[in-house]
Amino acid sequence: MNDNFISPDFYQIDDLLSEEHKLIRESTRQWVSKSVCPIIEDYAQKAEFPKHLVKELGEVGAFGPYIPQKYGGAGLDQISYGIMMQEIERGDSGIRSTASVQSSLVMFPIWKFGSEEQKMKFLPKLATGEIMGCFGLTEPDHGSNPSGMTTNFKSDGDDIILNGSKMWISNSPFADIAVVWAKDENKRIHGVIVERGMKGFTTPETHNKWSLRASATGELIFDNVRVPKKNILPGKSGLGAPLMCLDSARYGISWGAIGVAMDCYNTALKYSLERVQFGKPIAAKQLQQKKLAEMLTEITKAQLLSWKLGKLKNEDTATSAQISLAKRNNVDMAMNIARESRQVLGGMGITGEFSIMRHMMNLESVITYEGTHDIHLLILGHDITGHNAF
Ligand code: TGC
Ligand code: FAD
Repeated sequence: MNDNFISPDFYQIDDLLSEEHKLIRESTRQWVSKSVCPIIEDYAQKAEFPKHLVKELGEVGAFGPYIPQKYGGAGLDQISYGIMMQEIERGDSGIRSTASVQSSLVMFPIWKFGSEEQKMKFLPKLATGEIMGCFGLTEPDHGSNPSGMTTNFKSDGDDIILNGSKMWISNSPFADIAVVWAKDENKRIHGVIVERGMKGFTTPETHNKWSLRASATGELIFDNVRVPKKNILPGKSGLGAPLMCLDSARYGISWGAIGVAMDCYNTALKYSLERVQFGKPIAAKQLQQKKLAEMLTEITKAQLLSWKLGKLKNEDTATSAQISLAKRNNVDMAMNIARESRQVLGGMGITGEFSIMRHMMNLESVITYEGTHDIHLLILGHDITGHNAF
C-alpha cells in the first residue's frame, strides 16, 4: 500500500506547537509509516487484529502518554496525547482505538479513581503493553443510555459477586483486564477491575463487522464472577466516573479524525495530479478543485478546534460540551472527506490499494462509539438551552 504522506498545514498551525510536540509527531508518524501502513490493509481484509503491534505501541509511548512517570506513563501534556492519536489514526482507526481504550478508558480510571495499590499493580504494565485492558460500559439493552445498565454485584464477605453482560467492547477478546461499570445493591454505579481467568468471566468475539476490521471487538459476560473488593475503584462512583473517561477518549478521537481526513485528502490530491482524463490531470478540473479546497478548509478548521481544545484540556477547563462539539464535528468532517476523496479516485477508490475505503468504513464505528453523532448534538443542545432532550 502507498505511503507518501505529507500533512497539510495551511494555517501554519505548527507555529502553535512546541518542539517536543513536533518531535512526538515525527516519531509517531515514522512508526505508523513503518509498522502500520504496510500491513494494515491485509489485517483489515482478514478481519484480524495485528497483535504484534501492542508491544510497539507501548514502545512509542502510545499507552497513557499523559499518565505520570511514577506510574509508567510519559507525563506528557494533552496536546501530545492528541497528536499521537492523530498520527496513529492516520494509519487506522482500529489501532488508534487500541491506544485510546488503553490510555483513556483503562489507565485513566485506574489513575484517577484507583487506590495506590491498584495504580502500582496495573499502570506500569498497561503502559508497556505487557497487559492490555478493555472498558465495559455498553450493554445489549443500554448503549446511548448507560445509566439504565443492569450489570450488578452483591457483597459477599471480602468479595463481590458480579452478574450481567457488556457488548461491543473493543479489545475484549484478548484483554487481560476489564474496567467494568456495574451497579451495587443500592443501584450506585462503580468501576470494577475484572481479571481474565476469574471463574465465570468470558469474552466472546463479535464477528462479521464491515468496520474496524483490524480491531478486535467482543462481549464481556459475567456469570456469578467472584471479584475481590480490593478490585473496586474507590475514588469515584456514579455515572460521572465513566463519563469522565469518555471525555478523555472523545477528546483523543477529535484529533484522530483529523489524521484520517489528512490521509484521505493527501491521497486524493496526489491522485488528482497524476490521473489524466480528457487530456489533462483531473486536478485541473474545477469540480475536483472544489472538492480539494473544501477538504482543506474543513481540515484546517478541525485542526484549530482540537488544538484549542487541547489548550483547554491542559488548563483542565475543557467542558464536556466543548469536547462533544469537537468529537462530533471532526468525525463528521472526516467522513465527508473520506466520501469525497473516494470519488476523486474513481474506481480505484474502492480498492485496498488505497486507504480511503478502509478509513471510510472505520469511521462508521467512530461516529457511533463514544457517543453517537446525535447524542453529541443533544449534549450540546442541553448545554445551550438547559433543557435535557435525551
Ligand atoms: P446525566 O444525568 O446527564 O449525568 C449523570 C451524572 O454524571 C455527571 N456527568 C458528568 N460527569 C463527568 N463528566 C461528564 N462528561 C459528565 N456528564 C455528566 C452528571 O453531572 C451527573 O452527576 P450526578 O452527580 O448528578 O449524578 O446522565 P444521563 O443518564 O442523562 O446521560 C447523559 C448522556 C446521554 C450524555 C450520557 O449517558 C452519554 O454520554 N451517553 C453516550 C454513551 C456513550 O458515549 N457510550 C460510550 C461507551 S464506551 C465506547 O464507546 C468506547 S469505544 C472505544 C474505542 O474503540 O475507541
Ligand atoms: P443506541 O443507543 O441503541 O442508538 C441507536 C440510535 O438511536 C442512534 O442513532 C442514536 O443516536 C439514537 N438515539 C439514542 N438515544 C436517542 C435519543 N434520546 N434521541 C434521539 N436519538 C437517540 N462500548 C463500550 O462500553 N466499550 C467499548 O470499548 C466499545 N467499543 C465499541 C467498538 C465498536 C466497533 C462499536 C460499534 C461500538 C463500541 N462500543 C463500546 C459501544 C458504543 O459506545 C455504542 O454502540 C454507542 O454508545 C451507541 O449505543 P447503541 O449501539 O446501543 O445504539
